[in-house]
Formats: sequence, structure tokens, C-alpha cells
Amino acid sequence: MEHYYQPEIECAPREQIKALQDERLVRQVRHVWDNVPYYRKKMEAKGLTPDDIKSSDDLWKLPFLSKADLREAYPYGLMGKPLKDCVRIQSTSGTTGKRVVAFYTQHDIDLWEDCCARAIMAAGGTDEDVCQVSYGYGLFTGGPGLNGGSHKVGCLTIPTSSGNTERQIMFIRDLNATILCCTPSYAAYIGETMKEMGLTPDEIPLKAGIFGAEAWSQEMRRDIENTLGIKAYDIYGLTELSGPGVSFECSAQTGMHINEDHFIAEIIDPETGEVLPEGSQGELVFTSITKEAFPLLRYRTRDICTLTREPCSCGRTHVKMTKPQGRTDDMLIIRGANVFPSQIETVLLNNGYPANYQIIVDRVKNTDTLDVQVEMTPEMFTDNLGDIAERQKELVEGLRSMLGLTAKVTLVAPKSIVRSEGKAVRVIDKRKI
Ligand code: DLL
Repeated sequence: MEHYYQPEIECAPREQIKALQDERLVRQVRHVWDNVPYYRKKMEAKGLTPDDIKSSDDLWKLPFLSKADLREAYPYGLMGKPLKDCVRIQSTSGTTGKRVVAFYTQHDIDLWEDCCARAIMAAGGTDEDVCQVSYGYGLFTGGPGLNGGSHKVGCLTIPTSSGNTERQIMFIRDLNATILCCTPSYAAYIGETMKEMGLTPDEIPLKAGIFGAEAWSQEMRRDIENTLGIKAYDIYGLTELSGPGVSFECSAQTGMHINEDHFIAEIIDPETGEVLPEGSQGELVFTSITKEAFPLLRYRTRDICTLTREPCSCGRTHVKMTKPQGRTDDMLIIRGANVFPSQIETVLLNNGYPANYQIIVDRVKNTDTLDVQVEMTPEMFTDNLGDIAERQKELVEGLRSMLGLTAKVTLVAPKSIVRSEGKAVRVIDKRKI
């Protein structure tokens, strides 16, 4: 049976959603114009006033916001409410340049937690469940977001945060956790540790997992489902728009429903900025129509995906996005070919390898090199060099047919690639260093 947190809105007729978006967008543009001088200037530069935006059909007229704008306006330049009305900040991990700092009023937090509650119920959660939140707590949005959503559903919430994997497993077993929330790479690590402890999936009470914050392939999903004996659901979001719960998977698992009463989604051509028709692959752009403190209009996520409005068997009517196929800034250009780390992962997992790998890109004598280091499973592990060479050759072939270029593959011993408790670092691009 499908569970909903707010069925009246999650399953509302399309016309009703459109009408709600129209009304909220008009109000939000006015709010931004009145309170965010940074964006008002951008509108003025395009000769726009709030009167030009009469419905969501006029959205395309508005200027984009990008990560560069967020950096320029750091820390207070995009706030829509005075600081005294804000109750929280969250922030991205920001490996390059300044971190993004997002502000929330109590109202913003409330709506964000509603979105996370929808995701938990879509994964089958109810107030009977015990939900272990093993995303990091703190500036990262994963822990606080799912924690709030879990409370709203009425689950017994175990706020373990990430790390201390054996203790995670102890809590899961002793307190009968039925839902696990963490990054997919941490879920895989928890599964691997359970296996080492001699535990089989039926000795683990978990039934569902809500995994996101980083790219993960369908193959990785199957692996996690098998080791933990659960159904694994995807959840997507970004700090700039609140955090997890911008979209989430339902029982159909054919894409993630975007919470369209809070966010309007568009797909654009990342080169030209032109809005693309439904079904095209391109960069995802979001307009938040309910956020007060950090109201971003037409924010370019850099995530590449496709939208579909085909009816969904779960009964929800909100648009679905595919798993992000990559990021415009994640895409590696190697000897002129476009390569997404997710393509490499698919080849590895399809050939029976675990999702423990590292991609090292370098430039030697003006030529790009692609080196993929892959862990063998304990069962594969051998010191027979002939066998290893044979296996490496197989992977080189697999990668060639997927990517159209030759990579160097190095098989390494089990457990030699560092495990991640949060987002995994898969790519080292030495060309930029
Ligand atoms: O990762 C929010 C989050 C927390 C989502 C927990 C899901 C679960 P940021 O740290 O700001 O926020 O990173 C946002 O992570 O633009 C995507 O590139 C990537 N991302 C998030 N969810 C997914 C997903 C959180 N399900 C960036 N699949 C986004 C692929 C994802 N990529």
C-alpha cells in the first residue's frame, strides 16, 4: 500500500499544481524584488519588473542565478528576510572556493521537513518505524533534514550521524531499525561491515533505505539491496534549495518526484541557457516558490537530468526527474571525449566489482590519461598475475565500449581504497593541480 504524508497536495490534479505555482511564483518574485537588491539589479538589467511575471509561463524571462552569484553575494547578499527572523544556517561542504551558506526561517525549516517526511512515507515509512539517520549532522543538510522528516512522520528516530560503523550496526540490531538514511557509499560500507561480522540480510531488521547526496548507479542499488536485504530509495536535494527532499523516489522507482508545490523545475541547455522541452536531457534549474529566507529564482544546479510528467503508478502527480546523470562540472573531458564517473561505475559493477574505485586523471606529455583503480572482492583476490592481467583486460574492453577511449585499469587488493562515511571522493583530476 502506498503511503503519503500530504496526499491532497502530492496527488493533486495538474491544473491545481499549476495554479498554485502561478500564484506562489508571482508572490515570490515580488518578495525577492522588495527584499533582495542583488537579484533586483539582475532583473533591472534585463528591463524586468515584477509586473512582467504574471504566471509560471513567464518564468523563462527571469535571470538565472549560479553558484558564482552565491559566492559573490556571500554571506548575506541573497537573504530575503532580516537576520532576526532566521533561525538556522546550513552549508555545503564546498571543496573549492567559498562555502554556500543558506539561511532558514522557522517556516522554511517546517516546509523542508515536510518534504523529507514525504520521502520517508514514500519509502513505506509510518509512525511504526524506527528510522536511523546516519547522514552527517551539522552544517551538512542530510542529518538535520531527514531527522526533521522522521519526527514529522512519527518514526522513532535514532540520530546516529555518520561514523563508528560497528556501533551503527549495533543500534540497527538492538533497536530494530527498519529504515536507514545515509549516503549510498556509506550504506555499502555498512553492508560490507555486516558481512564481515558474519551477519546475513535476514538477521538485519532493516526494510528500506533512503540514500542520496551523491550519484549512485542502478547496479550499486542492487548490491546494497542484496547485502542489506532492503528496498533502496533515492532522494535528491541541495543545500541552496533547503537540502534533501527536493525530490524523492516512490514505490515505482522510475524517477524522483519533485515537490512542485515548493520548487518549479526547468531543464535548460547548459551552453545557451535555452529552456528545453519535456523529455530532453539538460541542466536542472530550480525556482523556490515558498522559501522566505533564501529565495533563489532560477538557480542553476549543474546537475544533468531529464524530466517527465507521465502518470505514475504511485498516484503522485508531481513531475519526476531521472537520477542525475552527472554534473556539468563533474563531466571529465578526456582526450576530447565526455566522460561521467557514473558510466565508469556502471561498467565496474556490471563486471562484478564492488563500488570501491578511484578515477585518476592526469596529463602526460600533453595527452590526458585515465587510470581506474578498482578493488577486487575477497573472492576474486589472487596472486596469480596472469589472472589479474586477464581481468584488467576485460575491464579495459568494457570501458572502451562504454566511453570510446582506452583507460588504464589497475586491480587493487580488497579494502585498499579508503571508505567514505559521507560523500565518496571518486575522482582525482591532477590536471587542475
Ligand atoms: O547533498 C543534500 C542531500 C542530503 C540530498 C542527503 C540527499 C540526501 P549538497 O551537499 O548541497 O546537498 O549537494 C548537492 O549533491 O547538486 C547533486 O549534484 C548531488 N546529489 C544530491 N542528491 C543526489 C542524488 C545534499 N540522489 C548536490 N543523486 C546536488 C545524485 C545527488 N546526486
